[in-house]
Amino acid sequence: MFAFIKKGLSKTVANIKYILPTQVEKIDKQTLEEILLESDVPYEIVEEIIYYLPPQDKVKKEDLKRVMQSYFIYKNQPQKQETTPFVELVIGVNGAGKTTTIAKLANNYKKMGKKVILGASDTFRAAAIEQLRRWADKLGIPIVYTQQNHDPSAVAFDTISSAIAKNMDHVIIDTAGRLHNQTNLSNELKKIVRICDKALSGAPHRKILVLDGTQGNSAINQAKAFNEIVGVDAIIITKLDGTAKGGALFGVARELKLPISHVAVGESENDLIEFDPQAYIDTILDAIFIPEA
Ligand SMILES: Nc1nc2c(ncn2[C@@H]2O[C@H](COP(=O)(O)OP(=O)(O)OP(=O)(O)O)[C@@H](O)[C@H]2O)c(=O)[nH]1
Ligand SMILES: [Mg+2]
Repeated sequence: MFAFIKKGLSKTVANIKYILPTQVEKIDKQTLEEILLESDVPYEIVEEIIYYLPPQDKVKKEDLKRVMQSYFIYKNQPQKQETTPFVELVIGVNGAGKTTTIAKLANNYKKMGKKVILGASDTFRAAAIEQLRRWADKLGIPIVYTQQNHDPSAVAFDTISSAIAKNMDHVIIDTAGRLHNQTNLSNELKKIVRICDKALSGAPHRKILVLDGTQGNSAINQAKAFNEIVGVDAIIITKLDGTAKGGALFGVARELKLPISHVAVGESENDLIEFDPQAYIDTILDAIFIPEA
């Protein structure tokens, strides 16, 4: 687990080591500021972290740890196990990593012994349906799909109905990240949510927003927009392996007041890990400070 987040943050850590070649016992505030900004921690949060540290110029590990921890207070809602099937709707801009993340989530559930079904509600592109079908095939998981340009809400409805009939534990529904325009996308997402609730009252139980970690802080604005359209329950950050902007998670956690449920650290089905703020913070701190004896 700890090794996994280390892999995901390897570029962020390499970047820290570039600014601070050797670990220190205490770090001066100016260097700390530089490290945080370079890691894409938002400017206001960097200023705030510095403000909440003790007044001395040299910062101790335990003080920095305490301040950093205060940014990750939003806990994942425990999944209501009594709700079966548990329906998850995956949303996000095009290319964020939705479809790949769905495969990873499904794989995680399958490994837990759960029965999963996928719904290919990104009917905007034929390739999107194909991509999810290939994953379903590879993982040996059932999928409901239609032809390109068919109503995505109908696919969602059919997937949930099928899940109920087949006693599935989990339903994961893919959506399009891009339509002809923003209003279309917004209306379509709202409709999918309404139709899910028609198929099974209370569904979708979790709306997961997928954000591309390489986009750093600009992901925050996307998140705000999606939150306004349909409301977001949890966030998954992808491509953490490909970026030195690992610090952006501070901004996301803080601005949205939403839990980060998982982070993705690669393209294979096993590259999705539950987000552990403690391991995340420790990985950053270990790059800065000399390990305690
Ligand atoms: N390195 C890396 N690549 C990833 C990760 N997650 C997704 N990708 C890659 O990012 C690209 C886009 O991922 P998709 O899952 O197709 O993204 P999407 O949001 O479904 O995109 P649209 O369907 O176009 O909206 C693919 O090439 C993925 O393999 C990750 O955690 N790490
Ligand atoms: Mg997709």
